[in-house]
Amino acid sequence: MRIYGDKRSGNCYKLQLLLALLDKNCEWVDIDIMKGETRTAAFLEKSPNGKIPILELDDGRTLSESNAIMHYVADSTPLIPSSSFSHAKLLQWQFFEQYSHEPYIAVARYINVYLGLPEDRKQEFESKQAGGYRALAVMEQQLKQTPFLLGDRLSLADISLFAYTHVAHEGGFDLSAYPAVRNWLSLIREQNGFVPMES
Ligand SMILES: N[C@@H](CCC(=O)N[C@@H](CS)C(=O)NCC(=O)O)C(=O)O
Repeated sequence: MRIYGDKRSGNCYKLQLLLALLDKNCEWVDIDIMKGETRTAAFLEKSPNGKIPILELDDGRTLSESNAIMHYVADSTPLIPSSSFSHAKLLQWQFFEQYSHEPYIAVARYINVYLGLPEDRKQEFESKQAGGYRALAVMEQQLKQTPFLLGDRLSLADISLFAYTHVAHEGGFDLSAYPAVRNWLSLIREQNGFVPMES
């Protein structure tokens, strides 16, 4: 089993963190998105959407979409709740992450960290702030009530949302008005096996 990814990418870090928390190993192939390595014919054959991360199994089958890969890797572990309502709640948070969080916080960070906040992307960077803060407020509301997003236990929802929330400041977001989110970030960092994102 191997993962093709970029260790600075939150979507890829989700998998690194998950594997570390599960104490599982996996071969890692570094892909440089800035050099167009997701757009080569060989890569597009593995992943027609041209995005990392992807997981490649030993028999050649591939999976893309970070959150889908997480479900494969964490199958039959306590990180995926077994009751149908909690399982659907987990998916609710992961869909929220992809539609209401990542497109704002991760994209603002990409413009700032990967591209160096060029003049012609500043307006787009600014336009991401309101949506990012809306997503943080939704998380704050839940995390004021429960230590983890699904309640008392760590789940894939926490790992998916930790990935870009813990580097939100790199996208220009100030977490000082979100104390429950900050406490939750500390709680994730205290989990057995936690590994930080590489810089
Ligand atoms: N929804 C996808 C998003 C993947 C994604 O946007 N990957 C970025 C890096 S974080 C990428 O591959 N960008 C390079 C490109 O689009 O060529 C997931 O969760 O895996």
